Amino acid sequence: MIHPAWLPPEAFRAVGSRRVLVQGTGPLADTVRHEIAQACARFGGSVVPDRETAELILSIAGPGGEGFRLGRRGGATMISADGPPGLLHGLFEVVRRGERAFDPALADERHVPVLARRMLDHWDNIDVHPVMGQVERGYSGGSLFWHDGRPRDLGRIRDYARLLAASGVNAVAINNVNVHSTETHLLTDRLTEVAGLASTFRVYGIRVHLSVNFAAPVILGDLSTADPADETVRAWWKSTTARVYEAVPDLGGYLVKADSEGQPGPFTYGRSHADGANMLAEALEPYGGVVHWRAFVYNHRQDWRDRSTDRARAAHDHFAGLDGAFRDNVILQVKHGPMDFQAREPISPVLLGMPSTRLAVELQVTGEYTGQQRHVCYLPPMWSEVLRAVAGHVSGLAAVSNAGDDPFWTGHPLAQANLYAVGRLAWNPARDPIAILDEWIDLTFPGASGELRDILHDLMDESWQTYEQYTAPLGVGFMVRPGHHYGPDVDGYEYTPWGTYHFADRDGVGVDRTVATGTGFTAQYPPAWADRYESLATCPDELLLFFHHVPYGHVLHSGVTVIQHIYDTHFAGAHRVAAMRERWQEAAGLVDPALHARVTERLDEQQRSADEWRDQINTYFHRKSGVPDAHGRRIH
Ligand code: GCV
Repeated sequence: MIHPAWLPPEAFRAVGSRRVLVQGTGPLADTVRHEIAQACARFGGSVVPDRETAELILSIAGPGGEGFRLGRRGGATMISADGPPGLLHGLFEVVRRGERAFDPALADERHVPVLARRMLDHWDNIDVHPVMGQVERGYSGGSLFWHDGRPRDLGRIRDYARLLAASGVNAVAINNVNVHSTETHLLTDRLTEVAGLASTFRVYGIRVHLSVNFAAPVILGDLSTADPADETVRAWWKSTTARVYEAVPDLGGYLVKADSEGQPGPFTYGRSHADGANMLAEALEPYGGVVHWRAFVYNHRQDWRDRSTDRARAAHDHFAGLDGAFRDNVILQVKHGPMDFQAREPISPVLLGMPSTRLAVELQVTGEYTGQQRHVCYLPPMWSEVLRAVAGHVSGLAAVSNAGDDPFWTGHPLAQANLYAVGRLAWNPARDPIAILDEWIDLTFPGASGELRDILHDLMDESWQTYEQYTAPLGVGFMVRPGHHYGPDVDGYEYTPWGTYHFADRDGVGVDRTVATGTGFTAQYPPAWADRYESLATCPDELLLFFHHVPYGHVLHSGVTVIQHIYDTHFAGAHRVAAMRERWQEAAGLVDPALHARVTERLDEQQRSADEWRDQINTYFHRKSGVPDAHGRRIH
């Protein structure tokens, strides 16, 4: 049994019990008709041929676009769409509202997505990678797209496309940005697999993008170089791309991780990232395709003894000077923080500092550093902060998907809410993330009692902050076990080449990234931001150790010392998990028993892990600093 996530049949009751008219032609209008017909067959409504008797009218009023108007006309609820995709989004808006969509007092509203491209990136491999498994950083089983080296049955993928469309997503990159040898062939001799997926996603208004290997001309055996300045290489990409578009005429474009963590790129040939990206952009341009070029470029072979090299600086150092040098169909895809999806990071300065470049912000739904879907960690409050900070600077969002072939889609059933919310926030970043959680609850648990709703809010609303409390403190990051990145290991990365250090010694902790005495990273921000982070007087507590190395006795704005804050938050975080675990027991009987059991099992692990984090972090800093806990609690 596959869990229906946020589209159980019951979610369509209000629509399916009405007389519905769908006006419009084409594949997306057919999808809407099909949805309506199914809902009506289940709930007793009917598809009607004219306006007279219709209670719900969905029509296409414009030539294209995803927006729509919602309102009441002559006793009917009306969706008037800008184009075929708007019809689909309008339908799902009515579904979300349920009976409220048919309130005679419904006011007129216009809905238009704020971010044009709302993309999920899958880090799926065709093969099972010996270290990373089939889905890199995947915590929900195997790939949704491939099994045993072959494409999967498209039925479940269609269900996935439907779920994504209902959340507002309109693009999917189907394969890992680390493009290994088998997957490099998706670009050429395995194109039919891409075409199969594209036709399934297309029905729900979602375009497929492909991660490509920058060295494909060499790896596929055709050329001896992948140099973007070489005419034969440029011609190779053009002819290869022409064949791609013969097979998939509406492919969204390519996604590229270059010169990063061992992936090939233009640096090999002494060329810039603009040279590399523009070559692919030129090949895609005739077909309306785009290149998502990732800014996650840094030296992963750093010498830990060298305190002047700062990984946080890398993306800005590499890319800011290229502002304005990219072709129009290049989108620079930038991780939201300067490091790598930690539970707390400042905004990447690249997102604030490239006004002449199209930018997309990259988020990670899969939670590599936020509990890996074994912990409850509702991330939208974090994403909401990010999206508010970069409003007006970015035109797109790309998020690393957390879905796999797990019966609950996301391993942890409550992690479905993250997948749902990322699409909803991309559509409208101003939405309150807790209101989105309510929407998810309404859809996923139709008719949820007030009690169940309260339990879910108790578990989820502040789960990101709780996770932050019992893990790495005050923005320092990366105190995880190397490799798989789960669980605590304070010094796991301290003496490694990865550039992820905390510099704790007997006197203090944190990374000095100031201009005055540190790596100068703060200068990468616009002046108001730079000043705020540079000064101890104004740097926010939660980012203190990201920007400053301070003594354990440094007093935070909150009034407690750094060392006491570490003890307090770690005791509090683990304690909150215990309360969450107890609270969930009250949901027995209120939700599907299999779902209840899965969440119970995960909460048991979360408790074990939170206790482990608390004890290792507290003990480590107690031993380093020699400062006792002011409240005399047990530290080992
Ligand atoms: C796809 C982190 C992850 C890698 C991932 C990389 C990236 O470093 O640990 O697994 O690789 O980010 O975003 O490219």
